Amino acid sequence: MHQVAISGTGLFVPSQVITNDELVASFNAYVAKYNADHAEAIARGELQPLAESSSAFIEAASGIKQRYVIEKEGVLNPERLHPYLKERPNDQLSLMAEIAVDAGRKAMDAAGVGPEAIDAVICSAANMQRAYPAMAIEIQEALGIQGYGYDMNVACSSATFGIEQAVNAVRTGTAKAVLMVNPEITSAHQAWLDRDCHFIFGDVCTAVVVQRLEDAKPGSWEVLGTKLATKFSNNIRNNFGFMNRSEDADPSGRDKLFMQEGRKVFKEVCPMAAEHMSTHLASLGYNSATDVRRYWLHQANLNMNQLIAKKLLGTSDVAADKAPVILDEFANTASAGSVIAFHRHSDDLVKGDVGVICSFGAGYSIGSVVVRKT
Ligand code: CO8
Repeated sequence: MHQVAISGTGLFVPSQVITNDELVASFNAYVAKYNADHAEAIARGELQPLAESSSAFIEAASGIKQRYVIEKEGVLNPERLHPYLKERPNDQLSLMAEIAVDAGRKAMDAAGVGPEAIDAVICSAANMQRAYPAMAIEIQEALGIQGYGYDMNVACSSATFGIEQAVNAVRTGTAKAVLMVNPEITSAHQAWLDRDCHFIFGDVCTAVVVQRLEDAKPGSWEVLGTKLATKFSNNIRNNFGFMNRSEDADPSGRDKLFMQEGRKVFKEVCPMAAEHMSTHLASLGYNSATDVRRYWLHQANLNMNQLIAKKLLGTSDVAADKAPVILDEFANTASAGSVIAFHRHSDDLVKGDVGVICSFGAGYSIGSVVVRKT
């Protein structure tokens, strides 16, 4: 068995930004048109009028101030409320592969390795652009990597579960170095027309290089342990799938996009995530309150992360740098959030510092990765 390290991370950030005010203005224009178009049915009591959204609610309820998207014009068009994306010919790199190649190259540069050093690619994300060939194999080809590649999906926990797969491959010798990428184009399956969740998501791609500790550059992060947990829940769900056609289901049905019972998720997942991390740390001989320099938490909701940090640290006085926040800038980027936090907020730690990368979300699924700086 080999010791394993995370030796580099990479981040692709789309160039287009949607602020809360822009989003709310287009959503409210959609609401006004819907209510005007259905005025008679609403007056007869046959339809409920739609309610407006508000920037103040979004920021107070979630901490989100803006989000990056691949294409904003379509999202902000009140007659459309989803991005304009062009179908590409088969001989052109797919959009998901394109952003994964960008983040993957940056992660390899950060690790100081070239494609010849990598022998596996895992593409792990909340949605795949197509069924096959695997996105990972297209990314592998575009980067000139030998070996093998495969796709996997555990919704918001895709990145931490992907890191565990990469760690196990390197630990057991199946691969010497793995590139694990998380292209999250959430804008294409987000329910932009639903006031309860229209503000939640943003697009991004993260990438991580996992390799043998002995091969990793100084300043890499030794992986001390990984721990995964799942528990079935219908509280976050998306019924889009390959059987929709045979079921004669409406391909544009509300349940074919992201849906959640946000309040229930908040209440149920916070204690699960805190318990998961403290148990994992204890199994490695660490105390969650005293031995961890930083928590890079899943970025879904600021209030959620503050609650989890308080539980882990046993105090209501949590220093901002204990659990850094990136969701104000990025919103929820499905599986990529904890990796963005790690990517942006780990350089200042010193040799021997211990940290935890942790995701939690649909499934429910929770994944934690405990690392120590070399
Ligand atoms: N503007 C104004 N008012 C609003 C709005 C709005 N946009 N939305 C709701 N309200 C109103 C409600 O109607 C309600 O009014 P009233 O009290 O009169 O009934 C009031 O505000 C409070 O509503 P909520 O109880 O719904 O508000 P919360 O305080 O619970 O906040 C949140 C809502 C922010 C959604 C919160 O519940 C939350 O963040 N929960 C956790 C969610 C979470 O972590 N989910 C994980 C999902 S991500 C995941 O698992 C990955 C899936 C794969 C990716 C998919 C990509 C598309």
